[in-house]
Amino acid sequence: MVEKAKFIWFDGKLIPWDQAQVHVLTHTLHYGLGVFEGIRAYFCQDGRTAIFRLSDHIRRLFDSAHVMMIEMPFSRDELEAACCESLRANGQKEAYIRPLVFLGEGVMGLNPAGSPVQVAIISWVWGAYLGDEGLARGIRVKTSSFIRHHVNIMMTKTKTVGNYVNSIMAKREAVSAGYDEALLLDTAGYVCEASGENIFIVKDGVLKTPPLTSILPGLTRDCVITLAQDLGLTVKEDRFSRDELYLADEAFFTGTAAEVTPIREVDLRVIGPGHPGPVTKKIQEAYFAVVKGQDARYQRWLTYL
Ligand code: PPE
Repeated sequence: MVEKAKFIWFDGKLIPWDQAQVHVLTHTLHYGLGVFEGIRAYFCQDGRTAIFRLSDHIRRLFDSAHVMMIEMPFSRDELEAACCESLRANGQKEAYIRPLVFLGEGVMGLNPAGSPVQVAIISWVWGAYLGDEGLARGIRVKTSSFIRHHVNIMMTKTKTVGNYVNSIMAKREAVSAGYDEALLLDTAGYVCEASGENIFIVKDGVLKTPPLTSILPGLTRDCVITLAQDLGLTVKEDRFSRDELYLADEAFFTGTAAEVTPIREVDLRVIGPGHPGPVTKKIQEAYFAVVKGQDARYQRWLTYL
């Protein structure tokens, strides 16, 4: 259960958590057309709180709305300020921030024209997405019987509410079979992304991650590519098959919620030595140093409260 905070930013102002309610005729509740983001804020060594890549997340929210033809009732600056306001009002030093844009009540049927566009920003404390042990020792992954979206069925570069039904089906299947996370293939059968994460493999010191064609352009993925290159490593954005994943020396997932989570097993095949390898550990360490403001080279990604 999400632990309640004091306030939720709703349509332009902070209101008490319990009052952030919607009507059952809310259009998004019926048909799934809405867009959202997931952002993390970290407590830094110097006592300040920094939001990681806030403006990039808000830009992606607007990109999602653009593709979905949802007219945003607020500006990017206003929503960036609202994210900061939510943390401050709730006294949160570290939190996960969830901006949600949805179509409110008034219209039913599949033409949402005239539906009011509503925006909520909720922040709550969210620990390690795949568990502290998963983050430290790696997780067990199952290739899903569900495939990821076809590029002309759902738009894959958006964080659209309805897209996540596919993720939920895959996640539940994997968890009920005793795994930690689901890996989804693309419509051509190549490795695509997880229910809520991008994927990287490492072979002979070289990193590989699927190209942006049919995945969510993850900001953690983008950050990891930069960090790896700055560490002198080669990163290839290229398709690969599931057997290439089975044969990798190392593999890991990236995501705002999942951060950098090592993968120790896929479909009952142990990956490399079965525990986080040297490249994964180096990337994970570099990532946490960046988000916590400990690396002067990447201050551009941080918005301090
Ligand atoms: N792929 C998908 C499908 C996805 O949902 C996410 C984020 C990513 C890749 C990684 O993107 P980024 O966060 O920009 O690195 N998933 C969010 C939702 C998690 C949830 O359960 O809710 C997240 O990590 O916030």
